Amino acid sequence: MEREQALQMVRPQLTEHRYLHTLGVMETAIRLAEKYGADGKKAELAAIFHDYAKFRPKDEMRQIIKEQKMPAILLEFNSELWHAPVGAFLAEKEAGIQDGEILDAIRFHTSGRVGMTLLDKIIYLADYIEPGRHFPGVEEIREMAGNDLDAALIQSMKNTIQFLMKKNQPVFPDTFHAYNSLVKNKE
Ligand code: DGI
Ligand code: FE
Ligand code: FE
Ligand code: FE
Repeated sequence: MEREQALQMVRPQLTEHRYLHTLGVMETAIRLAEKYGADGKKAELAAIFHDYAKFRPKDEMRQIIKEQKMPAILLEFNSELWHAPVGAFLAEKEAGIQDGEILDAIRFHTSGRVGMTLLDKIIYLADYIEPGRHFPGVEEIREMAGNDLDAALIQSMKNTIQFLMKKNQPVFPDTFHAYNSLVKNKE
C-alpha cells in the first residue's frame, strides 16, 4: 500500500492531534530505518498504522482480544495497552496488511517484547521521540537515537516504567521483559 492511501485510511480513525503524531512517527521511523538499515517502506507503513485502533471503543477492543484469543492478561492491565495488538489485527483485517514484520511492530509498539526485531525497535522508539513529543528526558533520547538504537530504546523504556511507577500504576509484564532482555543483551 502506498503512503497516501495508507494515510487516507488512518486519518478518519484519529483526532487531528493523533494524526499529526502519526506523521511525526512516520518521518522519524523512515529516518531511523535509513540510519540502521531497516526496510524504509515497512517502517513507513508500520508507523502509519501503529495507532490505528487508538480510539476504538473499549468494548470493541475487549471483544476482539477475547475472540482472537490474544493474551487474556491484557484485560487485567490498563486499556491503553489494548490498541497495539488490536491495531495489528485491524490493520490486517481492514487494511489488508499481511506482512508479519509490520504487524508485529504494530502489535508490540506499546509494551515492547523479548527479542524485538529491528523494525519493532524503530517503531517503538519513533513513537517515543517523534518531534511532537515533549516528555521530560526526550531530548536526551533523541540524541542517543542518533548513535545507539538499543541504548536509546532502553532509556525510553526506563522512562516509561519510572513514569508508571511514579503514578503508582501497574506495569505490564512484557514491558519489564522487554527492558530486561535489552539490558542483558548490552552486558
Ligand atoms: O499510543 P501512544 O500514546 O502514542 O503511545 P504508546 O502506545 O506507547 O502508549 C500508550 C499508553 O500506554 C501510555 O500512556 C503509557 C501506557 N503504557 C505503556 N506501557 C505500559 C503502559 N501502561 C501500563 N499500565 N503498563 C505498561 O507497561
Ligand atoms: Fe500507541
Ligand atoms: Fe510507545
Ligand atoms: Fe503513538
